[in-house]
Amino acid sequence: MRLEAILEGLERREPAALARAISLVENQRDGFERVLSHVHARLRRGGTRRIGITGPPGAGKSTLTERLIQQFRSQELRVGVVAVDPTSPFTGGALLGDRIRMEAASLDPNVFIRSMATRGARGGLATTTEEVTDLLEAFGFDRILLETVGVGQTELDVARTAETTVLVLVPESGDGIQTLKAGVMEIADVYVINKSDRPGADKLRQEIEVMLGIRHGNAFRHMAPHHAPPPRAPRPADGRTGGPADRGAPPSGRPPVRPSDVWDPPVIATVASRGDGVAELAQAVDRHYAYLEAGGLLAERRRQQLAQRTRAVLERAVQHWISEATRAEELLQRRLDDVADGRRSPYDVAAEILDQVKTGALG
Ligand SMILES: Nc1nc2c(ncn2[C@@H]2O[C@H](COP(=O)(O)OP(=O)(O)O)[C@@H](O)[C@H]2O)c(=O)[nH]1
Ligand SMILES: [Mg+2]
Repeated sequence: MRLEAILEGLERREPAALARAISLVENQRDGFERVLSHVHARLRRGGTRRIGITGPPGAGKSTLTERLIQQFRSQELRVGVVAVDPTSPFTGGALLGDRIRMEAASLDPNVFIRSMATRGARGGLATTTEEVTDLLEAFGFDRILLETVGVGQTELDVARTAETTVLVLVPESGDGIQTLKAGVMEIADVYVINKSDRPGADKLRQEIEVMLGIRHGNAFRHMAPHHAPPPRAPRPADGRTGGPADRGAPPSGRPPVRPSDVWDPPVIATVASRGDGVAELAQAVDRHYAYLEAGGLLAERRRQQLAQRTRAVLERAVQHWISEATRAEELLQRRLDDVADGRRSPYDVAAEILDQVKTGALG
């Protein structure tokens, strides 16, 4: 019954129904997959753009997010925001602060802001986040901003669910970009140097540009502004960073690559607290989307994401079934003494459990 009410509320685009649907999905309560399945048919396929904003804590992601909300609202776009914080639950100071600061924006009915705590996101945080953004997409938001705190693997996985990933760095990030893991640098489609009002912004820009140049096989391309950059090979189908084979001149035999085939990640200076550079950032994000669209990369990425989603949902269902519908846990408990005493290994016991699940002995 309650499920019906949520579905009807979503149909009527009631924010309260959206909030309830998100809680349902976030906590994987009974019926959440039905809601998602229902919503899936309403995804607008291309109408909504997801923008991931990632970077170290304190870089200014939330401030930038607020500014982007204003920017998109000035273009009459409806904006959904999901702030994912894997470390702090509801009481997290940063989260609370973000909420208060974003309150002004959230009084606008065309803006919806949701903080997602991540305790026990059983199905995997990236999947749950994607499911929550599906709800927002089906609800009709034109832009979805995904703020993820931190630069670890989890944040990368979350950021990858967006079409465009913005990496926010600041001049004072210590040893600069060297401190970031390779994967973090490579995931970004747009680089932002926030707090450009602080000293060191130029140095950081240089570091980023050298890094981007190395990636494209020409470390000094940005140092010669009066010469056209040499053509480079396209990145692979997902629009993200290629391996070394993609760099440099194409081998003979392949058609020459036009520079317009290549996404050259822009580096944009902002002062989020003043709103400087935010319009440029929004334009860069739009350009990246146009690039994905023109190259047919969006459709390909969407296929890959749907395959990945189906796998994740299947795995989640299998896990759930094993723990809820079989007596696997009971057998595990019975074997625990053997494992603790070293008579059997966890692998041995797991294999026995799996065997019995397969033959239906634990059903
Ligand atoms: N000087 C300066 N401070 C900024 C700028 N952008 C944000 N801040 C401040 O940096 C602090 C952290 O910002 P916040 O948006 O919460 O960072 P987040 O943790 O990345 O979301 C806040 O006190 C902001 O007011 C900027 O461009 N320049
Ligand atoms: Mg924040």
